[in-house]
Amino acid sequence: MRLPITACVTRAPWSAAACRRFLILGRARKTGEKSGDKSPHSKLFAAAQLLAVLLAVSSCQDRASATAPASTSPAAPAGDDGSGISAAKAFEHMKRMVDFGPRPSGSPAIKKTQEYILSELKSYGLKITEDDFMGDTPKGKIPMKNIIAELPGASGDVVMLSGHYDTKLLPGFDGANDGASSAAAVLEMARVLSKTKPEYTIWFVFFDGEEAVVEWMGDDNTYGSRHLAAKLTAERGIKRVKAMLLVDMIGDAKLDMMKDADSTPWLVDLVWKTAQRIGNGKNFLANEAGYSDDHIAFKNAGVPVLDMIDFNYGPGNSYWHTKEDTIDKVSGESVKIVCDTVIKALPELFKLIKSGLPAETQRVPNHAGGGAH
Ligand code: 1BN
Ligand code: ZN
Repeated sequence: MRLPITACVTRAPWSAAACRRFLILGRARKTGEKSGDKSPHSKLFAAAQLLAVLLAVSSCQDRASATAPASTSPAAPAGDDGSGISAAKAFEHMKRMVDFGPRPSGSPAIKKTQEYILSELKSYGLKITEDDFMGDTPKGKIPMKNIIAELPGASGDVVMLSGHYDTKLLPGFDGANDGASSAAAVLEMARVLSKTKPEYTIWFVFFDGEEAVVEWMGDDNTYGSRHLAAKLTAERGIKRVKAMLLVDMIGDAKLDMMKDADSTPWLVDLVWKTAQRIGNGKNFLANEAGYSDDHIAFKNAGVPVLDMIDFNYGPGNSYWHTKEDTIDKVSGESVKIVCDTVIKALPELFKLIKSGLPAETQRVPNHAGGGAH
């Protein structure tokens, strides 16, 4: 059974953009000072200004990062540490995408979203593939585009970190959580991991056409993931894909994910145990439900899969696919919790891939736990 939602979290009115403007103003005033003035008074004044700017940075990071705490625990980092996943950047990605407007496949706003994702990925120095295709939908052919960014690893075998960036075709639907949060998470993981040389090649995949054009039935859903899985299978590239991790609707300020019964059990165990180990256990619930999503096509192609989805968005999931799915309901901290957990699970996943993956039905062997869980 799902846990009932007891509280609705409201957000501080600060925006990341407002914080940025404040910091730019602070910097402009500093550079406008006369040079060469070395009096004790001016040094004191400069020190006071520096302190004010530092305080502003820290305050803005806190407020822009999430607006409201998802759930904190002593073992989780209190804020952004500069080198890891940034809740503030995750929130900014979600805001930018929401500001483009409703982003169903083939819309002008999804084109802007694609340009945004592509320019971010380019700035991380990743090799990008645009996988263009036509989705055959109940409303006719619609142009769609998966975006794949590659981070080469020591091995050419691949771990996929994925999400979708399209939004449900509904008038006035912002898709802050359902759409923007998963794309924001994959972008943040790409930014952070692009500074590393992983043991395995990582593909950061942004699926188009996850949402039904009319109704989630038959083939009217998951156009992008079905297209990519079929293409990789035809090109015999699917064998390189050793695991596929999917994030969806993970921006909910009240983050509580159930285990997906359709995901590969040992992969679920691995990530859920990692969450426990790093202090994110309260966001990764012990109970199970089955979700149909972009992982299914890869599961059907023989790839171990994991869907991390919080299908409990608002009281009784009442914000899902409604106009309530707005920027004030999502949290950069929630995105960070999921990304941190995935990144911390990667070394163990690489170890398992190297030693031979567990059979589909097996649980993670105890020796693979890597310490206390
Ligand atoms: C997730 C977000 N999904 C659609 N938008 C897939 C899904 C459909 C998940 C039905 C659960 C139930
Ligand atoms: Zn949806």
